Amino acid sequence: MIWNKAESAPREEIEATQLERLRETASRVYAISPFYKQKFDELGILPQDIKSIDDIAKLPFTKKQDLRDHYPFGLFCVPMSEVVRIHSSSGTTGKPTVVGYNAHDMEVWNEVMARVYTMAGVTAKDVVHNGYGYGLFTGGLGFHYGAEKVGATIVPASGGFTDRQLMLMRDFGATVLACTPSFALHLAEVAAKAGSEFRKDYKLKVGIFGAEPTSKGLKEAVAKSWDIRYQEVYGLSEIIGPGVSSSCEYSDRLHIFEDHFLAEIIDPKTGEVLPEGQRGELVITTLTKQALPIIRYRTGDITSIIKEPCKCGRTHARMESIVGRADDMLIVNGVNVYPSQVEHVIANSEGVTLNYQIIASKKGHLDKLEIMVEVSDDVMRDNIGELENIKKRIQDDLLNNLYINAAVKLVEPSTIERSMGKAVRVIDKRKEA
Ligand code: DLL
Repeated sequence: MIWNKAESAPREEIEATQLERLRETASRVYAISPFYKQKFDELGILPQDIKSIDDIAKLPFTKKQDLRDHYPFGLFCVPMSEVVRIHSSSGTTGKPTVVGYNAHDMEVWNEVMARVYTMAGVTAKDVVHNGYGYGLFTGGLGFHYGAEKVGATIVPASGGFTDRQLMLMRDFGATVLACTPSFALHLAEVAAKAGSEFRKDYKLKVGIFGAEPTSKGLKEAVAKSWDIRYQEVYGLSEIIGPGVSSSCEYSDRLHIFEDHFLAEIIDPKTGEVLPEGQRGELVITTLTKQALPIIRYRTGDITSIIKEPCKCGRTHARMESIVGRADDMLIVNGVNVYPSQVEHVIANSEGVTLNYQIIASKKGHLDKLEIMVEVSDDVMRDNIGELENIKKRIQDDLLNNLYINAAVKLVEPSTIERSMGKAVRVIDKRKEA
């Protein structure tokens, strides 16, 4: 089943729509946003210079830092009275990335999420258990309203509380599970320990998973343990939230909703556009967003795109499941965090030095973050109470500012290995697993 016929339009029609919308978007940002006007002017390009889709390569890139520099609403292109929703992702103290939507943008978001659900075979008869976090994170509410749009019953469970989630899934007869892949596996493990008979106790038939890098092995384990079809969804707050692309029943590549998002693959080092099929950094331009239109957003995500038609009948190009990131952003249980943000917290903490190391590993199926920090020489190291206070303060700051639950381990001065070249700040043991 296909939600909207735009998803199976002939390629020429898709590309004609993209060109028209790209020109409109470029004209709007040039006229309204001083940030984009300046960027276009610096490159000597005008919106009317866009004659074909390939001319997009002449436009400037937008980076996460640009959103931070214009915190909170500096890149919005509609008056605040028109903005109906704000979301944001974690950031250093006081500087998260903020995104906004007007009523039209909400319709676009619900539309693309309805497509995702339809790809998963979800209809009004289904019960969707939504374990994505509700709040500033786009996962919870993005999945919520998309489910309402297809008429399914949504259970807004949000994250955490494993036992209660399992009880709700069982008692309410959830047929669809939406959450991060690592949480899905954790739920399965706890259910198995409690002696559940999956087919008898649960009615799940499909799971819609995304928001974090996931190995093929983990995907297979989730599908197998719950005995469900694994559908993958990709997205990011800066573009819309979940619902930029999704896999269908025939392919584990993800159809990009090309009538709303124009995707390119570039060489992350040179910025050069790469040919179809080649791996590089995904860059996305929004084609229909009004409150926060974005030109050539550098997602940092590494993938490839092919345009070849798919057996499902959709003609939208397909991206490969994300293979990695071009920058050092870590994703810990779905929360994005840059090592520099952790460093910022440590730099503002008393009693410790900037000799630290971030260790990411797996505990069961969930991510675990440990931060080793050397105490300063002047800290009384036999004063257990003082050490506990320092540790607790850093942990609280990390939770309050970056939304991450990390275990801080204070170590003696000079114990963290010094590097001759670049400091090794992050040890990601999850990659070895
Ligand atoms: O994670 C939106 C989302 C919510 C997607 C629920 C899917 C499901 P952000 O918090 O802004 O938005 O994080 C965006 O998460 O740049 C990727 O690095 C990563 N990411 C998202 N989906 C996937 C995926 C949401 N399917 C960042 N595979 C993106 C790998 C993903 N990484």
